[in-house]
Amino acid sequence: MARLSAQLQHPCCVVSDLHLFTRRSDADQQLEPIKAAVRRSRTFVLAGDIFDFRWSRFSSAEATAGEARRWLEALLAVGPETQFHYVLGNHDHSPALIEQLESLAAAEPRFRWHPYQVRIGNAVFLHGDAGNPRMNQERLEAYRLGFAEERPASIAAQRMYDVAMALRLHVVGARLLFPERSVIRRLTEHLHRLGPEWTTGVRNVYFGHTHRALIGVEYEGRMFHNCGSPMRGLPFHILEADLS
Ligand SMILES: [Mn+2]
Repeated sequence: MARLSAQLQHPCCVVSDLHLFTRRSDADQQLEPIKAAVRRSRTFVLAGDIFDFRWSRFSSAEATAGEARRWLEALLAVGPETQFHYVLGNHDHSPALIEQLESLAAAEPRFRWHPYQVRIGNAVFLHGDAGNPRMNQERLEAYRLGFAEERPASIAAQRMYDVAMALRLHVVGARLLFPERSVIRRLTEHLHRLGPEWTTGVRNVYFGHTHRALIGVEYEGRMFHNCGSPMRGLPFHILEADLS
């Protein structure tokens, strides 16, 4: 009961991995449920790969970042009382987006952004790429830089990606690349390396990146949750976060 009342006092929803601006994302179909979640949330967390700079249908990172800014402003207008936290992922760790996020945060005190993770109450929100094999903070930064420096994918690469999606390689690939238990163990190790403020008292961890929906998997006394991704054929849930 204590947990339920805390949730009612501070409703918080989280989404990640919308991969907006790619042709392969079905996130537009989730827009109304996302808006409804914003309206009922006191805090709303966007946990990375909300926009996809590698596979964007816009011609440049600047154009994608401008569209991202407009999308975020529209979302902020949906919940005029809601606090927003934007945590970057690998596909949106773009200098052009960071520039827009900084300017949006300066203009709008309800909006904050974080390059790697944020703790709200006893919940930690992070994108989840720290759960890739053999990652530490230094390698994570190098991994992100690889995305930041990259130009939008070529038409040929986009076509190959379409073929892979048609063969559902993204579904099989997610299972092979990200065995649930290993990812959760690596994320736990990562949080321990970041310091006690990321583990002490933390009861719930919300992440994305693997595109595998998880609702409440326990590890070392913490519950891990992943909303999945609205990419073709993958399960996706808007999660209500427990901050207590
Ligand atoms: Mn990712």
